[in-house]
Amino acid sequence: MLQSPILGILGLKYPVFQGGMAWVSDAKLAAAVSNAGGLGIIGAGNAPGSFVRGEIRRAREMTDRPFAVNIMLMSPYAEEVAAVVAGEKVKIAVTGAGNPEKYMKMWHENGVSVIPVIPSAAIARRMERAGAAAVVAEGCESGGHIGELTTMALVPQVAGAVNIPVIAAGGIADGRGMAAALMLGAVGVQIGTRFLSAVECGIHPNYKNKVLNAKDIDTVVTGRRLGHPVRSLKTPFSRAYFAKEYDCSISGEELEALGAGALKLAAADGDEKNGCFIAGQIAGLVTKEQTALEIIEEMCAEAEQLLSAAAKWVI
Ligand code: TUI
Repeated sequence: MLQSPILGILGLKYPVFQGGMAWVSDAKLAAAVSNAGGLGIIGAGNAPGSFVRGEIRRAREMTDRPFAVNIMLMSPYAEEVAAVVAGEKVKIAVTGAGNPEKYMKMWHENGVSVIPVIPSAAIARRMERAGAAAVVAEGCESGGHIGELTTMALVPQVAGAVNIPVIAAGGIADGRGMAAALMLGAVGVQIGTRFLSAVECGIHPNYKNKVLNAKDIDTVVTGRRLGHPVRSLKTPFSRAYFAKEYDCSISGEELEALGAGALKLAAADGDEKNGCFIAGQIAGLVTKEQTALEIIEEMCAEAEQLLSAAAKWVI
């Protein structure tokens, strides 16, 4: 069995979080991951509070185990989603793409533990001071909105900087990555890209097929010029967007407008022309559709085997 302090803290069987992916991580996927013994996370993305409340209630009908909501802080609805999470007394709030400090008092008063996703040791320290229960240290191998540092460089520096548990994310999709993350000082992993292939993941088949067929070099980072870099699969849309960022005749506003709604177009409609198919650099390792339970158990069994055999490196 894999052992980790995060199991007792959050009431999990496996130290595996499922990434709270916008337009992807709905109640069904989160409940499947929680029922499998991991931490299922509903991704609020850019959805309004009423929608997120519905998803929280739907998840509660499908699982009795702990689950979380990911609040995407750049969303225009972040404030109302934060209030819904407090009102519904969700056990765990995971935050991304910003600083959650202004909501932390309200969450703590309602018994909500806060786990911010962070891109640097300085921000991790700040979150610890503000009362975070743990942090997710997410390297730039991951899909979606990313920071500067790789998982390999970020995780040990964050683990050395704080005394709260650190969960590693970015570039992890199997037991090898999981074992490596634990060696870097993490007590668990957050997995996004591999759960895109889960049977319980309701994204459009075009999206799933793109992930299953992706190679190691098939992602690109766009949005650097706008100050919010996003990693997604290379498609005619993302390549054209990337090129436009270097075209000074196109304004920032025009670039923003081009990207608006692109996540939904990919996840819900499989729109290969205008969709933004978010995935991490590890997509090349994701080659088969499995249930959430199979994904978690396979990954943890592999990590356990590797860690048990790790003494082979020492004489
Ligand atoms: O948030 C993510 N990944 C995401 S969010 C998303 S939806 C989106 N839509 C349009 C534009 C941009 C995003 C898709 N993928 N990951 C967690 C993450 N958090 N990555 C980086 C950060 C972060 C950055 C700065 C966390 C904290 C932070 O703090 C800055 C501050 O204000 O202190």
